[in-house]
Amino acid sequence: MLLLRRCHRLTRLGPLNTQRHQAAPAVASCAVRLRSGGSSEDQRSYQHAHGPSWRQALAGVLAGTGAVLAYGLHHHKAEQVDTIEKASALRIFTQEEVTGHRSLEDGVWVTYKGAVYDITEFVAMHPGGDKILLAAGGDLEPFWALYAVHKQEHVLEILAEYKIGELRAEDLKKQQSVKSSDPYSSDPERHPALRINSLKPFNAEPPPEILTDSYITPSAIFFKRNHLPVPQVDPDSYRLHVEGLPGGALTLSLKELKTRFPKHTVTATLQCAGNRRSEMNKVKQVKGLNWGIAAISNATWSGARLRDVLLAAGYGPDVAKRACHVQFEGLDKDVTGTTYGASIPLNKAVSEEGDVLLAYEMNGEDLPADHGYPVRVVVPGTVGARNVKWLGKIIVSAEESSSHWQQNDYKGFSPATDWDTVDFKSAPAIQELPIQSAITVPADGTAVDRSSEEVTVKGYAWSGGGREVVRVDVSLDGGKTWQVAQLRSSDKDQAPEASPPPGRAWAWKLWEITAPLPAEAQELEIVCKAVDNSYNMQPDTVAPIWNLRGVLSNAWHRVKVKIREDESEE
Ligand SMILES: Nc1nc2c(c(=O)[nH]1)N[C@H]1C(S)=C(S)[C@@H](COP(=O)(O)O)O[C@H]1N2
Ligand SMILES: [Mo]
Repeated sequence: MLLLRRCHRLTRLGPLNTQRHQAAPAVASCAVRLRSGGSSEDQRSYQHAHGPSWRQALAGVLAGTGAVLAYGLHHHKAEQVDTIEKASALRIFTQEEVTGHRSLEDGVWVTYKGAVYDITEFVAMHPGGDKILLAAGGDLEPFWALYAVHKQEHVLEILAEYKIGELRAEDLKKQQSVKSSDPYSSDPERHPALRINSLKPFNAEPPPEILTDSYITPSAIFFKRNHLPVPQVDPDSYRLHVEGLPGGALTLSLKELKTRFPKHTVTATLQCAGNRRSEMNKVKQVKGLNWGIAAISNATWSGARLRDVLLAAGYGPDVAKRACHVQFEGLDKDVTGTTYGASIPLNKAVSEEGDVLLAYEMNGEDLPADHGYPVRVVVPGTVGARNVKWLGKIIVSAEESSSHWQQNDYKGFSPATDWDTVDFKSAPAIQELPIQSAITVPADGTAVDRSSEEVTVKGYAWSGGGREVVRVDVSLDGGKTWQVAQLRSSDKDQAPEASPPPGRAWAWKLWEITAPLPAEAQELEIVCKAVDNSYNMQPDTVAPIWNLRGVLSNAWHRVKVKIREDESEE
């Protein structure tokens, strides 16, 4: 028999509190103290032992479902005491009984492969664990199918501790017959060269050495960043809705979008806020996909200007007096029906120089499924996350998007901020990205032959907000001496594109330098750093810009390369 006294302090969080990472420690300390009857020392050691893996594993159960559910079920009557039987692991429960336990108040029960688990304590104890409330009273399987990457052995092991019995056989049968099919089964095929970061949802980047083989990244190897299954959209029944503040509204078919508005083409680089996150991970663990240096790619996008569509919807020049933001909703949904969403400042959306597109073509062809077929937003100069794919709705608003990804993610913080102290409301959503560059060739840890006498170094450089990269400096000796690399804005065999108008340099520059091998050196520490036309430069090291989400990672990029001495000369 285990007495579970409901935690008084939980009430403090309130149903509308969405800052779950900040609030979590209060929950944790309460719950653990009650569980162990011990001191806060117990709590620390428990969290040390189980915290990160749990957090990782279960944040994923419903990662990315938005803040909607965060504490929506956390209504508590103070001082309420109740009792939960945990006597026999062989107890048989009906589905109805399980369904009756879907809140912290009543207890949180779930089923998995016919077993019944009481995870009330877990939910109270673990930051991010609240997301599991979506599965409360039901089966975990469909949720784990959506976030398959987290269906790991150790999660199952820990889950076993919470087992309280079995589900009645006939209810299990029923459950199996309605079991949803894999929501990722209709995801498109992908190029085998991609380095997969997560399979479901699909996240992958190209190998760096082929990234800079072409100025325009072939769509097949363009990095792919999906939070959810790829939605299948029928182009004939597709409708794009424009709505929001009074004064405007419009619904467009795909054909209307293509024929009613001039087609505009922009070459723009897209970069994920998490590009180069793995370098931050080396300083100290961060939360997020472990991107290398290639969560960035460059494509030619064609479509209608967002500005033109907003005008046609009735949002004329005066709209800026009432609205500040344009929100976008994708057609990709999580299990609760919550769509991916984001917003950008209205000024960017309506500006003639903003070049924001409702793109239906990428590199001269229909958008591929992974990149938002049939329509995506392309917001040049702005972080990938705002370039909403599978666009369903545009909302002109006085407010930013309320989406999880706008409010509680994709924000930068001090290295001093941790998951216990972070307040997502205190930082602005990332929009324009900072100056960035990286070395794609040679790869870290490879070798060059002494006999070749020189080394060729290649990479990319880009800056957000339309700021043009004007210089890339390269060092072979860890930053002691520097040389200036050659920049290009086209493929080698093609005539360089005309310089972009000031403030509209949306595309990256590829750079290259061939330099003699230093006579004395046995190893090279190759470093690159870029400068944009506002003279923004990259920070020299990662540690001072480390942040808990591992975003905005743009320190000087460094690779180490051995010099292989010619054996015949020795
Ligand atoms: N609807 C929708 N749009 C989305 C996303 C998503 O998961 N769903 N991911 C965003 C993120 S975080 C990035 S970095 C870019 C990636 O675009 P890509 O897959 O075309 O490279 O899409 C953005 N738009
Ligand atoms: Mo992203």
